[in-house]
Amino acid sequence: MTVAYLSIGSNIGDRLEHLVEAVRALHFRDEVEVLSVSSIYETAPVGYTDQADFLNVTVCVETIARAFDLLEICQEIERELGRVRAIRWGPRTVDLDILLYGVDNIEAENLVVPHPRMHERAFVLIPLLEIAPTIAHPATGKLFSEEFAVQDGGVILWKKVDGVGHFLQLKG
Ligand code: PH2
Ligand code: MG
Ligand code: MG
Repeated sequence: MTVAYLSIGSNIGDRLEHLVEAVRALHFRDEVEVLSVSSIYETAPVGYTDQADFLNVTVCVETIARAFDLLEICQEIERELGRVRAIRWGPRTVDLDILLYGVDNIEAENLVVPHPRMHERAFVLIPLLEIAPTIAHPATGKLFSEEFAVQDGGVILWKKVDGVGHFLQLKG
């Protein structure tokens, strides 16, 4: 069993519904148990900025899936929820990214873990620190709470979430 952290984002259509459906899909997979979900944050787009604001959450899961199988699960859920890949870093119905997979360091063409940009992104760090305040980068040992990006702004609490059960009931 491995504890992994995922970042989920949506900025098209019913953003809340997309996040809830994504977590529900993870929850229903036999290989994955959802241990915790952050509150929902509304975040200014990073990278390609000419697009709508996102809703972002961070999820902690326990899984028997290996990292590449977890990536496959995430991509299946993206497809199920109707994601069309167009612009890199552009608008998306739902995006599930693996941030951390245990303390593993993976550098493959299709998967780099820890996520190479996670420490620069307030929309990742703020929800992550809500559910894992003392977590450190597994390779460098640096606390994520000490990253400058935590103070970047552009991230506001959109809905306080009180546990996985509460989150899964938010929609549908
Ligand atoms: N995802 C991106 C690029 N930019 N910006 C915000 N605020 N939230 C995201 O989830 C996001 C982004 C690439 O996946
Ligand atoms: Mg992404
Ligand atoms: Mg992605």
